[in-house]
Order: sequence, then structure tokens, then C-alpha cells
Amino acid sequence: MNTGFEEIKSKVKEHLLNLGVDDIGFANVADYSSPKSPPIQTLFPQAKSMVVMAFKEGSSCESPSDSLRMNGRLDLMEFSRSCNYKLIRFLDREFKSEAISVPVSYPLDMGSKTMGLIGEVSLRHAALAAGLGILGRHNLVIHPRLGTRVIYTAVLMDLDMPSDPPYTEDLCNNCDICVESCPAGALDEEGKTDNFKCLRVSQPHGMGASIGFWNKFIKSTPEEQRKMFTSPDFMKLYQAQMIGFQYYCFNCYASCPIGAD
Ligand code: B12
Repeated sequence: MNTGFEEIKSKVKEHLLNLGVDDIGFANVADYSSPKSPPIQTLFPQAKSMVVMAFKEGSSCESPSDSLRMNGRLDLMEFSRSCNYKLIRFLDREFKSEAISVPVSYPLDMGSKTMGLIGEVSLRHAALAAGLGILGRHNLVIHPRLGTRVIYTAVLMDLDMPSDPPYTEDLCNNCDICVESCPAGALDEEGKTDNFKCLRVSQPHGMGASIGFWNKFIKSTPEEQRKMFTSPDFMKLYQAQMIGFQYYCFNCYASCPIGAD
């Protein structure tokens, strides 16, 4: 491999490890393909490769408290966003590279084809292309050192970097704990997550609940409407709207024994 590439990779890795990113991989755009997401060049025509980052989630995802589970994720989302931004500035300063950030979870395209269920860049496909892990029975990427409790982010850049070698060893022990611990039965069919079953449990104060609430609201009397505004259902919807998508279920992610310690 050209030493120029190695030097850039090692400088980028050193910078990100110093920020507190757990692991870093590189993927050339030619090695990334996600059948449902748009081609990368339609999002950023200059893109030649991407830096994919892995962030370990702590024990918050095991907490019995809905708020503390989500708070742990918010910490991670904020931190990973900031690392994406710092990397973009670093690439500009050091290599005069143009780069853009991929959302960790949202915003998402809400068009009628994707309905908020498909990322502009699929970060699991990106993580695989960057050699950061392998897909498990839960349809999540298992990182060889960090396990399942990892979220990924990516930065697209105009530097034409070769991909890191793919990870090929099977890390999933097919224990099916993830399948059994899913309260929605969303993982019953191998190789597929039933998105709507998952959503009803993982985002109970999301769009479905909002439609249900407002449908009931318009059919209610003024007295009933006043009561609805002070109900826990409304307060939960209100909070979810302030915070963004709010995850209530982490079972498939937190129950996986790989890397849980
Ligand atoms: C929309 C979304 C959801 C939706 C839809 C999920 C879905 N089917 O993709 C819902 C709300 C259901 C969801 C749930 C969860 N999500 Co989510 N989600 C996303 C998001 C924003 C986009 C995903 C996407 O583009 N999907 C479309 C394509 C890729 O999926 P698909 O083609 O339908 O693939 C399915 C099958 O084909 C099958 N499959 C068969 N062969 C292959 C091969 C490969 C390589 C892949 C990737 C899949 C695959 O697996 C897929 C699951 O249904 C990503 C962030 C991002 N930008 O990537 C996070 C992301 C996938 N979510 C994540 C997480 C952690 C969760 C949850 C645990 C919720 C939580 N508490 O955090 C659950 C897990 C559900 C599960 N076990 O599948 C992480 C996964 C991290 C990891 N370690 O892998 C991501 C990457 C966010 C991040 N920044 O890290 N999510």
C-alpha cells in the first residue's frame, strides 16, 4: 500500500483516538454498497472514501429507567457528533480535504419511499466495509473487541483511501438471546428485522402514538381535550418531540453477551 495512505490513516486514527473514539476504519466508496440507500456520490459528489468510527455504549443501556437508557444514548450521540465535526476540521487543516458528516441516527429522509426507515448512508454497511465487524443474528454489527454495544458514525471525504481489510471471522455464537429478549418478536425471521414491530416497542411515543393521540383528540369534547393535555400520554409525546426519536428498548443490543463485559 502507498505510504501516503498509511501516513494519512495513522494521523487520522491518532487524532480520533485522542478525542476518545474507540475504533476507526476506512472504507473506499467503491467497497460500500447498501441496496436501499442512495449511491454515496448523489449525497456528496466529491466523496471517494469514508472514515467510520465506533463508539462503545456504557451500562446505561441496561438501566431499568427509560430516561437513563435514553440519556446514555443522547450522551453518545452528542459526543459522536462532536467527533465527526472535529474530524472534518482536522481533515481540512491537515490535508485540505473536503468532508461531510453522516447523521448518527437522524435527521433521516422522511420521503414516501424511505419513511424514515433508511439512512442516507447505512452505517452498518459502512462499518462492514471499513473492517469494523460482522453482522450478527440481531442484524447489528458486532465489533471484534467492543461487541454489540457500539454505535457507528461516518465522515465522507474526497481523499481516495483504500479500504481496511474486511473482518471475516464469525463473532455471533447464535445463542438466540437477542431473539428471545425482543419483546416485539421483531427478530423472529432470520436476516430481517420487522421494523414496525420493533418501532411499536422501541419508540412507543413516536409517530404512531402521535397519530393515535391527535385522532382521539379531534373526536373528544372540550372537557376531555383539557384532560388529555395533562395526561402522561401527552407529556411523553411532548418530551419525545423535544428530544427527537426516543428509544425505549435496547434489549437486542444490551442482551448480546458478546463484548458485554
Ligand atoms: C432506521 C433505523 C432503525 C429502524 C429500522 C431498522 C432497519 N431495519 O434498518 C428501527 C427503528 C427499527 C431501528 C431499530 C434499532 N436500531 Co437503528 N437505525 C436506523 C438507521 C437510522 C438507518 C438504518 C437503515 O438504513 N436501514 C436500511 C437497511 C440497511 O436495512 P435493511 O436493508 O432493511 O437490512 C435489514 C435486512 O436486510 C438484514 N440484513 C440482511 N443482510 C444484511 C447485510 C448487512 C450488511 C446489513 C447491514 C443488513 C442485512 O438486516 C437489516 C435489519 O432489518 C441506522 C443509522 C444509519 N444511518 O445506518 C440506525 C442503526 C442501524 N440502529 C442502531 C441501533 C443500535 C438500533 C436499536 C438497537 C435501537 C436502539 N435502542 O438503539 C434497534 C435494533 C433493531 C435491530 N436489531 O435490527 C445502530 C446499530 C449499531 C450496531 N451495533 O449495529 C445504527 C447503525 C445507528 C448507529 N449510528 O450506530 N433502527
